[in-house]
Amino acid sequence: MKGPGMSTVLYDLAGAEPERRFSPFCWRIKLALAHKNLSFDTIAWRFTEKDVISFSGQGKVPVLVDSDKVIADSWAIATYLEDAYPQQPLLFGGDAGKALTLFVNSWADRSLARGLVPLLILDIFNHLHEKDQAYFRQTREKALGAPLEQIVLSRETKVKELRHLLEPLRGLLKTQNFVAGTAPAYADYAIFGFFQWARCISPLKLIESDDPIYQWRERLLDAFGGLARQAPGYDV
Ligand SMILES: N[C@@H](CCC(=O)N[C@@H](CS)C(=O)NCC(=O)O)C(=O)O
Repeated sequence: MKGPGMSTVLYDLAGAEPERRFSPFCWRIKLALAHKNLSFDTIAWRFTEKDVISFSGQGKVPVLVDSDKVIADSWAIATYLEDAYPQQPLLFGGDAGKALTLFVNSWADRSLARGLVPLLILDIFNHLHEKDQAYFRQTREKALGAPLEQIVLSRETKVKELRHLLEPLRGLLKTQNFVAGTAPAYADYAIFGFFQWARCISPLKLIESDDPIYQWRERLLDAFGGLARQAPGYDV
């Protein structure tokens, strides 16, 4: 248990407005902290503020500082929380659950992210603090091999492709309320983080309202007293 004066702080990516917190990886962790009933503070962080998180030994968020522990990387943080707070609701549900959740996490990072980036990349750029814009454009255009404006062409076709990519998730959510079963767990947050990323920075309607994925996202927007719904974003 934490003693007096001990705190839990998350470095959390922000846009031009300090309250626009859009990192998919940080959203996973905010929901994981809420799931574990842990109170926490966040610190708004921008892409170019590498010096601010250099104490973590790397340059990306999320970075969690829990009393005297410093952990970076969303999967490492989720694993840390499960091990450090085993008496609180479980995030994975045992070893088999952890292994399956890692698969879900990897699918989200590799396949879902790849489907979303070409839809969202310019909207992200447009919401960034101006001190981040040149860095973001340069690093993303180098990684993706084209100007941002070109990457987002033909969004209608890309939305259709995304909806097709989501078919296994849709099938699952036709039969159960959450990826983890009857109640949400980290497998849900790993995927939801990406939908919340989109919601925070883009007015694009990715999912139709009658889609089981939309209903699932609604349930997670309402979870933990509406933690995700209250965040600045687009009501799509
Ligand atoms: N694998 C990492 C990815 C973290 C990551 O890519 N974070 C982004 C924000 S969404 C970042 O901080 N990027 C810094 C940069 O691109 O310079 C995780 O799961 O936490």
